Amino acid sequence: MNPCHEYKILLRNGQMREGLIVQVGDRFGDVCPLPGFSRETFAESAEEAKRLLPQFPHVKPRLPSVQFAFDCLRHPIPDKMVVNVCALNEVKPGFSCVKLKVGNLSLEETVRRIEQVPQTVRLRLDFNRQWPLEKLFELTQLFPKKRFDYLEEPTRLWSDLLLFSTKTNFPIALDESIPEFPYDELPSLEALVVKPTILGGIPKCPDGVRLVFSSAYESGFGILHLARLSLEHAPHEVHGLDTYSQVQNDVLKQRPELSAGKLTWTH
Ligand code: OSB
Ligand code: MG
Repeated sequence: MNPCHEYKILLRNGQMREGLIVQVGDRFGDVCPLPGFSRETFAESAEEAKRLLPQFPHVKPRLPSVQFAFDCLRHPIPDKMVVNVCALNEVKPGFSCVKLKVGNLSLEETVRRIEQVPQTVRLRLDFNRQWPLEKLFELTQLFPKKRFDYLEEPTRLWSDLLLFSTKTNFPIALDESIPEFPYDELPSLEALVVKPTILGGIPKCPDGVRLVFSSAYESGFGILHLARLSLEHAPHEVHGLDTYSQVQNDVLKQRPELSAGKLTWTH
C-alpha cells in the first residue's frame, strides 16, 4: 500500500495552500496545483492521484500536477544540494538577483521600484501578461536593456509580443505562454521560466535559451524536487524558488535553508 497524506500549509501572506504528498517506499511527490495558474483543481488532482497511486509505476496521470508528482516518485532527493535562487519581490541580503512582480503596478510605481534596486543586483520583471504595449514601450525607453536579465510575460497577445521583441530586442522570458505560443519564433527570447508543478513536465528549450525553474508555493517536498531538477538541467542558473520563503509551517521537519542567494539542503 502506497501511502498519501493531505496537507494544508500557511503562507506568510495569510493564504492557505493545500496539497497531497504521495509516497512510494522512501520516495515522495507533491501534488499541489496552484489556483489561478493550474488548469485543474486540487480536488481533481487529489482524486486522480489517490486512484492511480496503487498502480504506480505502471500509470500515466492525465493532470499536470499529478504527472509532476508521479515523475518525482521516480527520483530520489539528493542528500546534498546548493541551488542559486532569485529573490522574489524584495532585495534580500546576499541575493544577486531579484524578480519584481509588476503586473498590477503603474508605470511610475514600476520605475520607482526598479530604481530602488542596487545596480549590483540583477533584475527580472514579471508582468504576468498584464501590460499594454504602449506602457511597455514607455518603460523600456527609460532603461538600457542591459539592466535586465529579462522581462517575463510582458503582454497577452502573441502579435504584441512579436512586435515588442522585434522593435526593442529586449530580452524576454515566457512562463504561462509556453503551452500556447510558438516561442522559438521570438527574436529576443532569453529564457523559459518553467513551473513543472503547473506544466506537468519540462518543455523543449531552444538552443541558447536559458532554462529557469520556478516554484509555485509547493511544500518542502516539491521544492526539493525542483532543486534537484534545477541542478540536473541548469546547475549554474539562478532559479526562481523563493516562494518557499513564504511557507510558514512546512510538512518537512528538517527544512532546506533559503538564505544568501542559495537554497541549501543537507540531509
Ligand atoms: O508568475 O512567475 C509567476 C509563483 C506562483 C505563480 C506564478 C508565478 C510565481 C513566481 C515564482 O513568480 C517565483 C519565480 O519565478 O521567481
Ligand atoms: Mg511568471
